[in-house]
Amino acid sequence: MRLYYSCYLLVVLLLAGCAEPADAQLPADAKYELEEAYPSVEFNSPVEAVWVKEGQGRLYVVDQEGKIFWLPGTASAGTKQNLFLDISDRVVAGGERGLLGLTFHPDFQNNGYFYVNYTAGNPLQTRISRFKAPTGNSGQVDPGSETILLTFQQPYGNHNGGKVTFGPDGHLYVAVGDGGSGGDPQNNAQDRSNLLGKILRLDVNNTSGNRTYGIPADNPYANNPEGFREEIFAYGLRNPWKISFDQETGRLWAADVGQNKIEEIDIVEKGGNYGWRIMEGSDCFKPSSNCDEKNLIKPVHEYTHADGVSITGGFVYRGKAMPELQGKYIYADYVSGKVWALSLNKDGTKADNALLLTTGFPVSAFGQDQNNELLVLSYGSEGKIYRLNRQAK
Ligand SMILES: [Ca+2]
Ligand SMILES: [Ca+2]
Repeated sequence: MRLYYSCYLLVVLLLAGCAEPADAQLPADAKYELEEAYPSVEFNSPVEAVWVKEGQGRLYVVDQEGKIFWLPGTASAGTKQNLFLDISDRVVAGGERGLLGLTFHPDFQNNGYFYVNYTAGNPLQTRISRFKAPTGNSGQVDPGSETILLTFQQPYGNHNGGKVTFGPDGHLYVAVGDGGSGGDPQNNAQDRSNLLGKILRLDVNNTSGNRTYGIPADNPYANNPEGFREEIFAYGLRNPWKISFDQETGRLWAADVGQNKIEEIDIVEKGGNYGWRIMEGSDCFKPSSNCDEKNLIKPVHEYTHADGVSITGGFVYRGKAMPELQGKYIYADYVSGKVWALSLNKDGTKADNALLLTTGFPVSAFGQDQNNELLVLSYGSEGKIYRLNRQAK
């Protein structure tokens, strides 16, 4: 098998002029499976798993109700989760609400800062907050160490986006849904005077004016005279349920949940308009025909509700165990449980989309472990963390 692989890769490399085999098809006989990464550990509703390389390394897992736990890098039979932070007193959870996002400052080891995205109540709102972990990697985080960076109201309970992640530029990116209901009744995603239906970019290492964060100087609407929110990086999104950076190319990927028909994947460019609610995927939505597609960026890939109902974004695979997946974007559908690998051509157009497996449980999120192998989170009654593997022959 290894020989077959080497030859396969060699041929592809030769054909591609020794470039990355981005447009390689998967071997026809490749089969994939999930193995339990932590067999003795279960969560209520896991929605995030983030690896941090500090000391021995830890995997941090977010439970939607408002708790963060950590796990050691390698599981043994008796491995249990350890409570890291409990803010369930201030999180409003249920449905698409809750503690939804977690990311660590690039200098976390020195400053102890990490960032969360959660919904709170009275009135319903999204908060982007910073917490500070105690030094020396010991004990739990004081819930009183919270600094709220950004708050904005949520007109409806659904479509809260939730992901926060640092880009290669050191700035914090935030995925925000259109506010909710159905069909974006307030037309928020196209309205650049508010933060809903957007990807935001904040400079958390500086402040500007009365903000507790800075606006990166090259944000598309920095110092704009039109009254657009300066935090906006891209707009026209419905409910981006997971965004991620490819750690090799720096490309920003977003999975945007569709309305009635089409789930989509976008490559996010600064200042880009991704179409919602004018379009759902590459179809007109409002108006339902002859919509003005000018300046709208189409998905790099989309699928209809024949294959799933709600997309869950993942990561571009940068592990070593499955070289045939190198450079491919791995993602899933929350409802159908299908897990796919999407590859692009060098010009950024779609090359291939291959079904890897069907999980049999709702996939709420992906994570990357210490070796950049992919973790798959099961939501609901199971609440387990799996690792994606290629089946041995
Ligand atoms: Ca909402
Ligand atoms: Ca779109």
